[in-house]
Amino acid sequence: MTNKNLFKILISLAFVFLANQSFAADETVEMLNKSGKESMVYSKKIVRINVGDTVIWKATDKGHNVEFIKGGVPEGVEKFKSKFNKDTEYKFSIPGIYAYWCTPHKNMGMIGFVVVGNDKSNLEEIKKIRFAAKSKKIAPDLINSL
Ligand SMILES: [Cu+2]
Repeated sequence: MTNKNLFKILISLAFVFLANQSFAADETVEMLNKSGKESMVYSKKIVRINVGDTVIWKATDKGHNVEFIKGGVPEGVEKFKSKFNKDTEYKFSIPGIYAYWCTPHKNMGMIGFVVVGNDKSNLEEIKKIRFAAKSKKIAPDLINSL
């Protein structure tokens, strides 16, 4: 084998490696008391991942959790509610939109969305979620940008 061919093979391998990297896109979201001018927030309000990816929520500040909203997840997804003050994670194996909130701050704007596999087939159900107070104010813009 010539050096030139060997070089070509190495370059191709590097591309395959990089392409795979971008598909293994686990995401980390911090649970925060404050972020800029906002209080009680997830560091990322919308996360987009592929089927099979995991989202990790870090208990950077205490007193928060992650609770999937009833009717705000794709069909077949089980209830999920994490413990307070603890890092938590969830592996998303069913495509669709997942809406969640922090149980004690669900009316204070501490809501988030995960879009799995770019599947928005349950968007109409998401629009029917009854948010209250500050969450009701910020939800429409977030849902429109899903
Ligand atoms: Cu909270």
